[in-house]
Amino acid sequence: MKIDVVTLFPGWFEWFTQQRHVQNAQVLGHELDFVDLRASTPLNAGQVDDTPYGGGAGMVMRVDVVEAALRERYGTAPPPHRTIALSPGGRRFDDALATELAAEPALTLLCGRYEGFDERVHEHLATDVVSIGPYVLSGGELAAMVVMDAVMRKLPGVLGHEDSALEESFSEALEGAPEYPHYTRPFDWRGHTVPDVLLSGDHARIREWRLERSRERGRS
Ligand code: 6GU
Repeated sequence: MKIDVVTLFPGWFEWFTQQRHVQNAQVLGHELDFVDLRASTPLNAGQVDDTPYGGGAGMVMRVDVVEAALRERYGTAPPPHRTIALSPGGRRFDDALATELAAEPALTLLCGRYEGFDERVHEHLATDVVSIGPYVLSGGELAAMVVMDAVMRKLPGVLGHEDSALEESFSEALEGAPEYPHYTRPFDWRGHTVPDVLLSGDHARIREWRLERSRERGRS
């Protein structure tokens, strides 16, 4: 998979791209790239935003500036593949969307700043508008990292252990519920012991117990 991130702050991603699972993904042939929105602006002095029509506080990122960046990158705008605008007003990101995006051959993530994008970016340059939760971040960069992390760990071979991404919180295998509790040694920690069923060696019972705990957590 190829992921391009269009951002005013490519430096924010330096730490992210150094992390182990991100490096694993790149070794496996997945590509991550960052496009500096300011580098291709057709406006003077690196201008990328403007005051809102109708008045009000803050600045709005211009649609023609986003278009220019995409044209420079892909020769065409909108891009020829799934393009996600990150915006607090978008569709809530969840595990199902992460799974869906992980199946795409290419993704472009557009990171908003200031008051966000001109609405025509959402309407005409993006295929999806996505939010990671009901709170406002100072820009889409952290949201893009959240989306990339959740998507990339679903790519085969990116996690060390192949099954880790299958039966985990919110997955289909767990009926969309959070994951069951995990325990490891010591068996007895200050009088708090591990549930006996997990030491029974009875895999059918263990599976049943885990699914039941997962369902319980899903109800609360
Ligand atoms: Cl995608 N962007 C910003 N700026 N804030 C957010 C968000 C995105 N998702 C939740 N809050």
